[in-house]
Amino acid sequence: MILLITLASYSHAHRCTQRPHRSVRQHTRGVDALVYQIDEATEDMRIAYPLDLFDRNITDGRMMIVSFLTLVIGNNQGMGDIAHAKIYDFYMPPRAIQLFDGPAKDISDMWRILGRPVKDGGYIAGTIIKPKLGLRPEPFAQAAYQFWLGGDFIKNDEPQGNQTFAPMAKTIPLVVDAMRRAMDETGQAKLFSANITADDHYEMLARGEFILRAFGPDADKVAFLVDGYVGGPGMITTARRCFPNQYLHYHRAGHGAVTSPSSKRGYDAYVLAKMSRLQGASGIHVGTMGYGKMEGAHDDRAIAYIIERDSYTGPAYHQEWYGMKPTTPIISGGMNALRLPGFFANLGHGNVINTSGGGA
Ligand code: RUB
Repeated sequence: MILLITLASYSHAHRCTQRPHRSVRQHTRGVDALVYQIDEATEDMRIAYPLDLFDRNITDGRMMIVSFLTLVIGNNQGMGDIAHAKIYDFYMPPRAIQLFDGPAKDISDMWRILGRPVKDGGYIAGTIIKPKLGLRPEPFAQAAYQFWLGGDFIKNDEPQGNQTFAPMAKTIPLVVDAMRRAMDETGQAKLFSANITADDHYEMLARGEFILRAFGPDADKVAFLVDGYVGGPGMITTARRCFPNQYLHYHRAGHGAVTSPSSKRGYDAYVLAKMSRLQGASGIHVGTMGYGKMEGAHDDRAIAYIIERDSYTGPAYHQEWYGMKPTTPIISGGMNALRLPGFFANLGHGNVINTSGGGA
């Protein structure tokens, strides 16, 4: 069983194909990665990795994204020989799909809570309460209440959590009260995505448990937001495994450092989104495909399709997901009502969460 990755714009790739010394080969036989295609014209290099190379958990034998990344982009990204090497696609064989957690909850769970059809339940209208910095608990909750009179979903902003001017212990109970009042007034369910990001996984658990207790009987309406790029795979898996009943909202703040088209190394946003589904993100930000303020282009649709469909042919590989739950494309960044029709026409559907911060 092999796992394939494709790098664009390699440099000095021929060095990777040199045969190792014979005695080395004895040890590596069976686990050698193979450069199986080099196209000088397109600067495309493809490598096949035996699945046995990747580390497994001692607790349950499962695979982990941290090992995948350590092997495929580990030290090669810092080597003097490499001028330009960026992953733009990878393929996971059926056995690997079995060995990753995948999402526990998906957008159908949100549609069910909102009282909609669980298939094609449609657009989830969201916001981020702004300005995000310096906002005290009372005005935060008041703005949340006003948004929920019309909208469905509010997320904490990614740097927001337990700052001294808006401590979680004070803010969250006010948000619970705002949600209940909005639900009473509208007769509709409402959703809140609370940031539990922290370096320390015990801190993440403390935040998550506090939030679930505060929401009490409405805890099903809470998603957990995790800054998964800066926090890393361990943070996503902590949330996925410790809170499997909550929708896991992967915020990708910081990703542009490696995914930006201007970056000559790392991996692109398609690869980031695809990894997030394996890790178990219920939803991940996918950009705005040229309609909002972030980098992106109309043909970034693939970033959404690879995470929401059961099979999809990406830039290099066809991927079957064998029933692994989908990851919702979350649209955000300079969006507003005027930009949405063009966005939907380009994407081809409206089964997304949109969070318009300033635009709301
Ligand atoms: C949007 C916002 C989001 C970014 C993230 O605010 O703060 O966190 O869009 O970017 P606003 P991405 O709607 O005011 O622009 O979604 O591309 O990861």
